[in-house]
This record gives sequence, C-alpha cells and structure tokens, in this order.
Amino acid sequence: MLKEINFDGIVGPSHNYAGLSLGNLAATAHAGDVAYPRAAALQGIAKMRGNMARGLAQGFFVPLPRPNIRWLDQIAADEATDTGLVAGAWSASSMWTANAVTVSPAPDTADGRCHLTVANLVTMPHRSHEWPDTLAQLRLMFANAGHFAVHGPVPPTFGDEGAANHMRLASAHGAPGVEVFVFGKGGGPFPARQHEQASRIVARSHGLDPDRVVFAEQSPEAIAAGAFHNDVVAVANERVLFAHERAFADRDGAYAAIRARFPELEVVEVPDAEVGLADAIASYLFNAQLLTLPDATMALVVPDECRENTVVWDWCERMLASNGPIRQVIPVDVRQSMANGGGPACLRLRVVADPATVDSRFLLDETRADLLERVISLTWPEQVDPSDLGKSSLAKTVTDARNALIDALLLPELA
Ligand code: SUG
Repeated sequence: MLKEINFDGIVGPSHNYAGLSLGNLAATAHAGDVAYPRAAALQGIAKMRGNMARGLAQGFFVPLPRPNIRWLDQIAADEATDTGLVAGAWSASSMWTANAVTVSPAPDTADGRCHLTVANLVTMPHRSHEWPDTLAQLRLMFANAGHFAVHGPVPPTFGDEGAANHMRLASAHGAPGVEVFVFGKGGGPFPARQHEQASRIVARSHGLDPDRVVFAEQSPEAIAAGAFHNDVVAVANERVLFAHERAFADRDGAYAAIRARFPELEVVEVPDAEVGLADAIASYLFNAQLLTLPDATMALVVPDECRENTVVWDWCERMLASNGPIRQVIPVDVRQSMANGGGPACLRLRVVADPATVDSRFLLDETRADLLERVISLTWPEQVDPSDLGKSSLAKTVTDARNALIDALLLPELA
C-alpha cells in the first residue's frame, strides 16, 4: 500500500559550524561555534522515534563519506591554506535530505513509477559534491525498477535544491497529486538557489502531466529575509498548504493556479501582520513536518524555537483554537541542526511508496533505532571545533564512526 515514508538524514560525525551558506542566517550567525555531532545525531533519532510512535513510516539516509578526499583532489585544494574548501569537504550537510532529491510519486507520473531526481546543489560549493554519493545511496534504496526510476542530476548550469522547493497537493498521499515547483529569481543580497529551468526539467523528466503542475516564483523578499529554500516559508500536506503571506512573488496568482488544478485546496496562511518574515524565519515555523496521523487529523512538528518565540507561539495557539485542519503542534529539539539553518522539515525527505518495495535496510523500526543510538553514542565525536577540520586524527575518528554505522546496518555497498 502506498504511504508517506519520511527518510531523515542521520547527522554525520563531522557535523560542524563553518558558516558556509550565504543567505542562511542561522548558519552564518553560528560560524565558528563548537558543534556537538553526537548530540545532534541523537536529536535526529529522537525526532524519528517520535514520528514512528505516532504510527508513521520512517526511513533514513546514511551520512556521506567525509572528508570528501575525492573532491579535495578534484579541486586541487591546498589543505594548509584553503580553509573554506577544507570545511566544505568536511560538511555534514547531507543530513538535510529535503535537499537530496525531488520526488514524484507513482500516481503522478506517466509510467506509474515513483521518479526521483538527485539534486545537483550547485549553488553552494560545500553541497555541490553531495550528489554522486547520494545517487549511489538512492540506487540502493530504490533499486526496484518496477516501482522506482532514479535520475541523475539536471545539468549544473541550472541550480537544483530538491524537494525543499517542491510541494504536492493531493486528496490522500496515494491519490494523484498536483505538484508545485517553487523557484527563485531574485533574493536581494542572497542567491536564489532553485532555478526555474531546473524545476521544469525535473517535471518533464518525471513524466508529470503539464495540467497537474504549477511553477511559482518564491518572493524575492522572502529570500532576502533568509528563506533560502521555499520550505522555510511554506509546506504542504494532502489538501493543505501552510504558507506565509509573503512566501510567493505573486501570492494570489500562486493560490489561483493551484486551486485551478486542485479545487479542494485549503490554505492556512500566516499574515505578515501577525508573524513577520523575521520571526517566521528565526523560529522556522514553516520548516515543520505537516503530517497526516493514522486518525486522519494533521499535526505540525515544529522546532522548539517556535515555542520560545512569543509571537509565533501565540499564533500557533490561535490557529489551534480556530479548529482548522491542523489539530496539534508538536515541538521537537533539533537545536544542533537548527543552528545551521536546518529544521524538522529540512532533515527529512518524503517519499510516497509502498515500504515493501524499498530496501528494508533503510527503514527504521525500534530495534534499528536502538542500534543507531548505540553506534552513535560509542563512535560519534562529542564535539567538533571548526579549527579541528582538516586534522588527520579527527579524519580518522569521523571515518571510523561512519564505517561502524555501515557495518552495523549491513550496508557494505556504502563503504
Ligand atoms: O543548505 N546549511 C544548509 C541548510 C539546509 C536546510 N534545508 C532546507 N531548508 N530544506 C544549507 O544552507 C550550513 C553548513 C555550514 O555553514 O557549515 C548548511 O549547509
């Protein structure tokens, strides 16, 4: 049976704060801080356990090999002086799996298979080298060619940042959907990372019906305010679009285009006058997991930072009292990821599929969650200072930790 499976990225052992992402205000504000990879990874596992306890299907991605020596060789980096490039080779940024791939579930595609295109992530150098290893992992996870088609990246002249700029509206996860691709053009001082043509290429190669696709521009003010991906200002689930009033360049046009193709659309909009972009982005209210629970009600899994922001939390309480489609707001602690600009939604990739068709080694249950916690507690470094990046002793710790995980998960193909 088709269901939504959330595949979270396990936070890798080299997790650090190097301030590499221009336009990501949290990441630049925390540049140089000491990071806590073990705590970060355990926070991620706790989030996954919470969603499993709610009766939802959960999977995971294994961290990519770091430092990426192949990339350092390719760019002929001088490890003594090119500190930014060295930090890029060590980045644990693959934890944000919402940027790994764009997914079109089987009911939306011409050949009735689920299509996945790995994102090239070319705008940020430290993320541009993720895709070959992500692709290798996808080819294992979704090897069943009767159900899945895994595509390589779109050409690098078109920046593609994956599912973070893609939303799907459907009456139920397993029903045919309308796919909304959000691209950026301007962003004030910050780059627009998702190019329109990348989105259009993905939609065509996935075999989507042009009448069931919407392309909408993200508002340049949102990008300039720190919304470097659409999922920082909007998220959709089934018939609901939860969005900030200023998420789209042409708000009315975007809603009308979606409604024309999906009349059941229910917009839960946060007015700028109630929560401004600055509070929305600082709290990551929209970088939430909007989930359909087994009793068919919806819950919003938000970062703890939302509860600490009075303006945002007051809005959440008013929203809950209004008896709209979202019936619960559930705060979670993902602070280590949040300090790099990654909330609950960044940490997960949604795939609508039958879990029986996915390589079961990537699916989570309580036993495997215990195993992950054990390996992480024993092998992940407790802390990483950005000045440690490049040191051979830390490289060995990080490599050994990942190898221990791969061994425990019986995934020798990823070694
Ligand atoms: O690409 N941060 C990530 C955060 C990605 C969030 N994803 C979504 N919104 N879906 C990024 O900016 C910080 C790394 C550093 O600065 O060391 C970083 O890559």
